[in-house]
Amino acid sequence: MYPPPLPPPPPPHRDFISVTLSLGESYDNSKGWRRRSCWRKWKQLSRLQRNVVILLSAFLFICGFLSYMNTADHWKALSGRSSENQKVQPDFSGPKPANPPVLPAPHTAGAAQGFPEIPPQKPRKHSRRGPPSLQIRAPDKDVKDGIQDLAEQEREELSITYREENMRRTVISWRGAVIEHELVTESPSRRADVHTQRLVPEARTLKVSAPPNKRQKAVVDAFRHAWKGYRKYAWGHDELRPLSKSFGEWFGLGLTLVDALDTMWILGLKKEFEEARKWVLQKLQFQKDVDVNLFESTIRILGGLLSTYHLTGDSLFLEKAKDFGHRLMPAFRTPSKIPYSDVNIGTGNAHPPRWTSDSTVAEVTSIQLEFRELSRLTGNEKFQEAVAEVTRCVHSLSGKKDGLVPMFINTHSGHFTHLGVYTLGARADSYYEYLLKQWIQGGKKETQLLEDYVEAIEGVKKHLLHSSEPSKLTFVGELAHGRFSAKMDHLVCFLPGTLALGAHHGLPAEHMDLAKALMETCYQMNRQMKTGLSPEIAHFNVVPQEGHQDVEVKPADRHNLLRPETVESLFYLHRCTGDSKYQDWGWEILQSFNTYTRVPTGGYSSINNVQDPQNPGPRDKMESFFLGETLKYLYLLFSDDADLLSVDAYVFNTEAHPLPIWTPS
Ligand code: DMJ
Repeated sequence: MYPPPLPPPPPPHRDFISVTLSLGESYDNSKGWRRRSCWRKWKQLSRLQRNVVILLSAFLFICGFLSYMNTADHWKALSGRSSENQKVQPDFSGPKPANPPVLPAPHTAGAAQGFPEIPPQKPRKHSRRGPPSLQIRAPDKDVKDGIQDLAEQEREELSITYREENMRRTVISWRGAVIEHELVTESPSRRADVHTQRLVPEARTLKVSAPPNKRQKAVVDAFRHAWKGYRKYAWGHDELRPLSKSFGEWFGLGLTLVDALDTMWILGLKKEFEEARKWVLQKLQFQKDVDVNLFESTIRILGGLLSTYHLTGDSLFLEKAKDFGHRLMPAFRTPSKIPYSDVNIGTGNAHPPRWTSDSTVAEVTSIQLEFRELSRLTGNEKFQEAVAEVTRCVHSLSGKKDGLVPMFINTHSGHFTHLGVYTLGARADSYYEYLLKQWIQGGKKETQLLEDYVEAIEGVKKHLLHSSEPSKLTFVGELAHGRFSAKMDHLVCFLPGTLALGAHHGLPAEHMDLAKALMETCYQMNRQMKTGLSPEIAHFNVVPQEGHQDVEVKPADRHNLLRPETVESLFYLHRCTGDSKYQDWGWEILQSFNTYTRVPTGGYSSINNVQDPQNPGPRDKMESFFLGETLKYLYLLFSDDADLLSVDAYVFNTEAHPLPIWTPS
C-alpha cells in the first residue's frame, strides 16, 4: 500500500494558529517545508506565531528545569541513603536519644484526640449464661447466617485479589538492592497517616552498616542449625520434632517457615530465604478446611507475611497476607463483635473453644497491629474497623482494676468474665503491649490507647509489684480475688522491653527505672537456674529464709519452651540505654540454649527441666517462635547498629515481626 498523499504546504502567513498546529501537526509531513532552512521557517512565521513559540519554549524550559531539580534532589537523597548503607563502622555510639516527653492528655469524657469517639456503652443483650457445660454450643442462628453471608462476600473479594495478583509482576533483589516493583509507583509524599490509604513501602533497604560480628555469627550458626533440622525432617510443616526427626502439625500452614521468613532476611540467609519463598509461592494455600486460632495465626502468619512484604517489597507476601486476612474475618461475626478464638479458613465457620463461649483478653486485643496495617496496605477498612471495635469495647468495659484487665471476655455479652484475677502473664500479657505499640504505630495520636497503657502501668505498680528475698529483685506477681501470689510467668518478661520502649518514646523516666529493675529480675530467672535458662513460671521468695535464693521453681513449671521474652527485653534495654551488659546477658542465654537445647542432628528442642543440667529432658519440639522471635531478637541485640530496624521506624508485633510506624519519629 502506498502512503496517503501528503497535505499541501501551508500558506506563508497565518494570523491565527493553534499551538498544536504550529508545533507540527500540519507541517510535519510536508516535504517542501522540511527542505527549508530553520531560519527561513522562522522568518515565515507571523509575529504572533513567533511569540507563541517563544512563550512555549520558555514554558517547556522552566518545566524541564524544575523536573531536573526534583530528580537531582531525589538522587541526592538516594545516594545519601546508600552511602549510609555502605558505612563499615558501627554507628551505635550510645543510646539513641529518647523522644521528647509525652504527657498523657487529661482524660475527657468525650472522644480523646485522634481516637475514634467511644460511643456510650450500649445495653447489651443478656446472653445465655449458666454452668460451663451449657455454654458448649454452636453459634446462634443469626450469627451462623452472618457467617454464610460473609463467606460469600469474602469469596468474591478473594477472587478479585487473585485476579489482581495475576496481573502483577515483580522483580525483587536481595535485601534492598534495586527493586523493580509494579506497586512501587507512589511518591513518598503520598504515604499517608490515614489508616486505610492504599500504600506500599517506598524503599526496602535494610540498613546494614556492618558485617555481622562474632556474636551475630553465632546466632546465624544457631539459625542454620535449627533450619537444617526443619528443612530435613519437617519441611513445609508447622513444627519440627527434632528428636524423633519428624514434624508436628497445628494449622498445617508451614508455621515455622512463615514465622522465620523475615528472620532469614534480616540474618542475610539468602539461599534459605529464596527456597522458603519458593515454598510460599508454590505450596502455601489457605483454601483449606482447617481451624486456626485467630490470635496465633494473626501474629505468626499474617504478621510474618506483612513484615516480610515490608522488608522485601515482594508482592507475593502481601497477596498471601490479604488472602489470609480475608479468611480470618468471619471470626468477628459474633453478637458482641468480640471475635471467636477459632475460625475455619476454608469454610468461614468461626467458633469459640469447645468448653466456653469466652475468648481470651490478650488474644482479642493483640491482633490490632496486624489488621490495621493490612487495612493501610490494601485500602480496605474492614480489617481495621473490626479490631478497632474490639479496642473500643474493651476500653469501655467495667471490671478493670486501675487499668488491669481480667483474662477472659465473653463473645456473646462482650463483657469480661472470671472477674477478679489480674496478671501480666498468660491470657493478658500482650493486651498491655499492644496498647503502647498501637499508639506508636499510629504516630502517637491515639491518646486513648496511651492513657489506657499509662493507667495500667500504674495499676501494675499499685497491685502487682513486689520485691524478693534475699536480693530484693522487683517482680510482677498476680492478684486473685484480693490475694497476692508471688508467681511470675516467663511471659511477663516482655514487660521490661515494653516499658523501655515507652520511655524511649517519651513516657516518664520512672518507666525506664522499672524496666531496668524488671530486666535484672528476668535475667536472674535465667541465671539462678542450673541450666541458665528460665523456667516457664518462677516463684519468688518474699520472706527471708536461710539458704534460699530469690527464684524457686515448682516441678510443674520447670520446663523451658525456647521462649523469647527475656531476650526480647534485652534487645529493647540495650537499644534504649546503650548498656552493653544487656548484650552480655543475652550472650550467656544463647550459650545455654546451645548447651542444653541443641539437638546434634539438627534443630533445637524445648526441655522439661531447667534445673537438671545432666538431664534437661528434651521434649522433642521446636516452637516456631524460636526462629521467628528468639533468634531474631538475639541477632538484633548483638548488633551495635541502632539503625538496624530502628525502634523509631518500626514497631515489632508480639511475634517479633517488624511493621512500619506510620509517621516515624
Ligand atoms: C509468642 O507466640 C508470642 O510472643 C506471644 O505473644 C506469646 N507467646 C509466644 C512466645 O512465648
